[in-house]
Order: sequence, then C-alpha cells, then structure tokens
Amino acid sequence: MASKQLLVILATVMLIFPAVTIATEYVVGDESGWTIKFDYEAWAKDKQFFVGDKLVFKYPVGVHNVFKVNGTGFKECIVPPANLALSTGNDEITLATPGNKWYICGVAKHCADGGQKLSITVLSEWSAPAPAPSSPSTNAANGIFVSGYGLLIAALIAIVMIIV
Ligand SMILES: *[C@@H]1O[C@H](CO)[C@@H](O)[C@H](O)[C@H]1NC(C)=O
Ligand SMILES: [Cu+2]
Repeated sequence: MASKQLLVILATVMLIFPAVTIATEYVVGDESGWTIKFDYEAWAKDKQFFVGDKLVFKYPVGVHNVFKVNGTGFKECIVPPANLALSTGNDEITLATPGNKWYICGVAKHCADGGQKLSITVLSEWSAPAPAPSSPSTNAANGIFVSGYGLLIAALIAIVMIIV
C-alpha cells in the first residue's frame, strides 16, 4: 500500500507546490538594501523573477526613493514626476505582469552617478522566459499552459481514485 500513499502525497504536493513557488519575496540588495554604489545587475543576475513574486525596496526614509521607469528612463536615469515616487522606506512591489521592469532612485544623482538602478525580467508563472510583455498571445499561451497543468493534476487525482 506504500505506492498508494506515495501517489496521494505526490498529488497533494503537485496541488500545493505552485502556490508556494509563485510568491517569492525579494529584498532588493539583500542586507545592503536599496542604496548607491551597489551592483544591482549582479544582484539580479542569478535570480529568476516570476509573476506574483514581490520586490521590497528597503532604505532610510528620505534618503532614497523608488520610481518605476521604462527602458529609456533606466538607461538615461530620467526621473518621473515626484508624485509617482514610492518613498516609505519599505516599498513593496508585486510583479503583476511578465516582461522587463526597470526601477531607479530619483534622489539627486543616485541613479546616474551612484548606479542606484535595477533592471529585471519577470517570467510568467508556468512557462519558460516570455520576452513579449503582456501581449495577448503571451497571455493565451499562459492560459494553455495553466490548463495543461490542471489536466495533469486531474489525471493524477483520477489515478489515485482508481487505485484507492
Ligand atoms: C519612457 O518614459 C518617458 C517618460 O519618463 C517617456 O517620455 C517616453 O516616451 C517613454 N518611452 C517609451 C519607449 O515608452
Ligand atoms: Cu537614492
């Protein structure tokens, strides 16, 4: 009967596993936090960001802030209007869509001279890299992939029920 139990456990794990893996929380810069003279490119390099993951920017209030910008804004350190800044010192951003995301600090020359800028690529939950950000075809592909996973789980449950 060990194999039956194994299947039940396997099916349960497969149901729970995605819920666990989609919600990783990343403190940007780890213990260094959000600051100048930190290599955020190196920090992001070995990480895989998925839709549903969360970025947390930690810094002393008033010393830095966070702006979401586009690729041009990132490259040239173009600071958006001040009212768009995140400035709580513990800014949480949930990565809602796949694609490239860019964040900069808008204080003084922190971005241009201090290198306080972060560029990441967010992957959709179930699939491999999705370079097209939030296009209809990408979403459709995700839908199919999710359905495929649901089918797999349904099949597993069916197998378990037959054996039980
Ligand atoms: C990037 O954002 C700036 C404003 O910060 C805007 O003027 C520019 O048109 C944007 N570029 C693209 C390619 O969307
Ligand atoms: Cu700053």
